[in-house]
Amino acid sequence: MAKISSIEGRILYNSRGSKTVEVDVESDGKFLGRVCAPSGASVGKYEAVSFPNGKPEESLRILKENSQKFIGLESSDLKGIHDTLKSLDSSSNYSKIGGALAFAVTIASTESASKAAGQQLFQTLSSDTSFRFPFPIGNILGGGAHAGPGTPDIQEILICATGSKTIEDSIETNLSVHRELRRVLEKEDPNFTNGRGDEGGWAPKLENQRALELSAKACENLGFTLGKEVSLGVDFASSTQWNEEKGKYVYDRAGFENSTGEQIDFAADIIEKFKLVYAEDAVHEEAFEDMAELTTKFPDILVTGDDLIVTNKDILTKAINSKSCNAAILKVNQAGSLYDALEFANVANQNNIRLITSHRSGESTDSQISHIGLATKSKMLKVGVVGGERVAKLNELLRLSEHDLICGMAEI
Ligand code: 2PG
Ligand code: MG
Repeated sequence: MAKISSIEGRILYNSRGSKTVEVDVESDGKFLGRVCAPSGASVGKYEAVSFPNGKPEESLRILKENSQKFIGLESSDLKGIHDTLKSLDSSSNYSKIGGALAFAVTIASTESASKAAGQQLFQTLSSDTSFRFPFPIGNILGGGAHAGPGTPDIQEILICATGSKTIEDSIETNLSVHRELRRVLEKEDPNFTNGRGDEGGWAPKLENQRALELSAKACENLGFTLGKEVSLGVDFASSTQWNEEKGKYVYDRAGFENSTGEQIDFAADIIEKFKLVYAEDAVHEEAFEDMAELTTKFPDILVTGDDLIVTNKDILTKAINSKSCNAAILKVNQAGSLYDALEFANVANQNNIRLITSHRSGESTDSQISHIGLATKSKMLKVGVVGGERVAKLNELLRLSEHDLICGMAEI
């Protein structure tokens, strides 16, 4: 087994132009794993802290001071590497070393191990002998924390080619809807600047309902029937609207407020009217019972927890017990280390919680999450539609389509 011979970090920038860390892990002096950490804008209250005191330099200093502790460990020993990180930080949310460091060290080590073994990363992550592609789901129109004033309060309207039989077709179909939506938006507003939000979705001056109607129109213009060839999804990211003091959801941009009950109806109306296949964080991050209402009402769609669960296996167990959702986002950097995230995936898979492996709005051009999506049996891979850092993940899926062990699309 290959052993870690060097570990080093550096400061780089993510797609939003914010500083982040990249870590190089080398095994046996020649097998390089290199990973650059992403970061979110709509961050869950209980997710891992990205950097100690917000400073990536601080994470790097800690790595440098402790690099000897990793040297000599087997790069495939994910638990040993995770335990070493935990010996430096006993907090529950990586506040001392930064979740971004835990993310980069653990994934880079595993990538190095996969190179040493002459395997693809997804094979090192899973002992399965057959794999299915998760359906790419991506942002076609965005607002909320990912775009400026005038855009919808809803954070993301997503497209997923639910009728596609191949990964090639699913990517091509998502791209065609994104392209057609631009034409539809230009027709609606001749002054539309073609501006895009953090994840490459269009960012027009539109209120929520109209944004959804035009997204549906783009699908129909292409001859698609919603719920058949393609389906829409929404990440409500409702914690952005939730105002604790008022006990209400405040839709600043559209100019209305929802009580808890009204928010459930608001989400339910959108799910029904636009035949959504996917509804993420339709209520705020602590509203487990309200999520359960939606899950009961819509057993056939993916009622998904992101900020609600923050890739935390204990919170997931709570959500399972209260039947709050039937699907969960997996973002490794919310959990911290890859070991934490894989443990989370096991709990989800053992309890029929469908997984959606996801990017962050501030991304790197890395593509390891495409492998993580495959290895965790994710049903969907939420990585956007356009933008270099988004397409990098989709292109990796296309490369992987040459691999014998992967056949067909996941069953949603
Ligand atoms: C989300 C993500 C990714 P962020 O809310 O699901 O789409 O956004 O990375 O800003 O948390
Ligand atoms: Mg989300």
